Amino acid sequence: MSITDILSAKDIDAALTCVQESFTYKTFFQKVGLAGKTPDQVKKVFEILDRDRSGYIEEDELQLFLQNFKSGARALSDAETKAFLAAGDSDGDGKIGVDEFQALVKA
Ligand SMILES: [Ca+2]
Repeated sequence: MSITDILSAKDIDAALTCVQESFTYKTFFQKVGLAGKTPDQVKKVFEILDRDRSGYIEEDELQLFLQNFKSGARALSDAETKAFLAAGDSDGDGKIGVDEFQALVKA
């Protein structure tokens, strides 16, 4: 499973351009087309982002999150990573589960 099986490379490029200066998850998820995907497709993307297959997206995975969409994409800054985590981590366990990710992409 590759991210481009679910999302178009064109949309990924457009989304990455939009967050080059500053990362906003809402803008990114909308531009990349995730906001309009089915729960099953969103789950497949979550599984790609969960690099160590722990069942959660942890802070270190979040920081390098853009590189799953395109190799060579920038890392998020510490501040961007913390803001992203805070937005998605509704149960406060310090990581993002699949249900939290589903809610975040539709936010
Ligand atoms: Ca993980």
